Amino acid sequence: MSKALDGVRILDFTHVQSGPTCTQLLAWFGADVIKVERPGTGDITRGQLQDIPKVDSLYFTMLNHNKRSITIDARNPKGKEILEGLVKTCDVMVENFAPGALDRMGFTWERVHAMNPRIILASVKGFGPGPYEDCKVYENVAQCAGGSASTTGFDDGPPLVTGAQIGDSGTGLHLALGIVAALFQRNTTGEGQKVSVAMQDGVLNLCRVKLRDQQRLAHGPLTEYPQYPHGEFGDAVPRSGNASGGGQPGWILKCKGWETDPNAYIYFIVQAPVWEPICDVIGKPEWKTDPDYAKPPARLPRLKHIFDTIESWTMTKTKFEAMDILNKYDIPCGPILSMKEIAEEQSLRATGTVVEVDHPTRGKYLSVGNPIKMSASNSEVKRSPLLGEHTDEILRDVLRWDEAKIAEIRASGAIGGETRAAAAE
Ligand code: CAO
Repeated sequence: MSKALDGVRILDFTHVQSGPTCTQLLAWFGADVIKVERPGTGDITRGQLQDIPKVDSLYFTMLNHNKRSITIDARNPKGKEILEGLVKTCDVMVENFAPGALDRMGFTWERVHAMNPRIILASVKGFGPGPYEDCKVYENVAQCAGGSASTTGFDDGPPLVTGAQIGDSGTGLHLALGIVAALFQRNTTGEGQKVSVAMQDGVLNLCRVKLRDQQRLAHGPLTEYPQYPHGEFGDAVPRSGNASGGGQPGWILKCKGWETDPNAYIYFIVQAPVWEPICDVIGKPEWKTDPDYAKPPARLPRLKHIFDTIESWTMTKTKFEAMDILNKYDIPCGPILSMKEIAEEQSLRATGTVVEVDHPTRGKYLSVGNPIKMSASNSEVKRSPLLGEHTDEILRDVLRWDEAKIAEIRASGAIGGETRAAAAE
């Protein structure tokens, strides 16, 4: 089966998480992704959070599937020559260095564009133009600056970051879309362009509903928030605990076993069209006609009492028993699944969303496969490359350099020593 991005070659000058997420997605769609790494150490994540000594970390392996690795010292003149060769032959160059780092290496957009007018230069930075444009940024900084942290958590607690990597992986996703759109536009213009995504902007885009609520606040209290009707609203959107964020009220409720199992909970949505079945299931049939409960606006000031009452019922069932019962009536709900449960979930294995990958020095491990399913572009998850594993192959097959030239380059120190068989510590 062919792949959506067959024939697209990507110069992947990314590291850590945001950039690698983007290029991994493009690799799953069939692009030839050439990951450039510093000789000796490579992407810093190879050695971070290592669970097995001297073996590429899961942090690295799970973000760099389906790529080839070449080691290049970008400060070495011969290293620059390799990079220039790759710029001339690639369709896309992706980077997420600190602001100014790529320019300092000599690869400004103007120069890259002049070398290859068809190339797309795609960058992740922490912030766009403005007071923080020169700052280095990691995941949680973006979550804080993009509006997520101030709106996550409970009213009486501090701001919270979320485990979902919306700053890094979320921005990688945005960048991948920008790249694909630029490739599409190139079909008509023949020209590449610069694509930039700031992590702050990516997080804010995902927090769009909170900017919605900020403006609603000017017209009265946010009636679906837990602060309503008894709490106070200030001049900024408050943290809304586990409230749904949409037009249908929801909350996380305890299930049987919650005293010992930290994940014995269910998310329960009081969707208006299924109010009557909800009343029957929880043993409150009288609420179907009671004017204090029958209609959504009447329920809003009573949501805490309603969820407490539903919880008295969910606590008599495991989260899976509750799911089975509620789904019969189309009542929207979801179990709080632990990572252990997700790792063991057979339906996710069957769809390739959770995959087992074999790695030469690590052995078998689980990863998340491509969540985007396409009927005519299958994503096969292939292990991440060892550091510099494809250096010679790329010089030979992509740049078409002969053995004498490769030997000269190796002697210069621009690609490090012999290709390494194992990761850096
Ligand atoms: N050969 C030679 N030098 C190389 C090289 C190579 N192959 N690859 C990188 N370098 C050099 C860079 O040129 C840079 O040098 P100078 O700063 O001296 O010009 C240096 O390595 C370090 O790059 P960096 O500043 O990007 O790396 P860092 O570890 O200090 O910062 C990070 C990391 C992520 C904070 C920063 O890259 C950043 O802010 N990136 C943009 C935002 C981003 O993507 N954040 C998400 C990270 S995932 O949580």
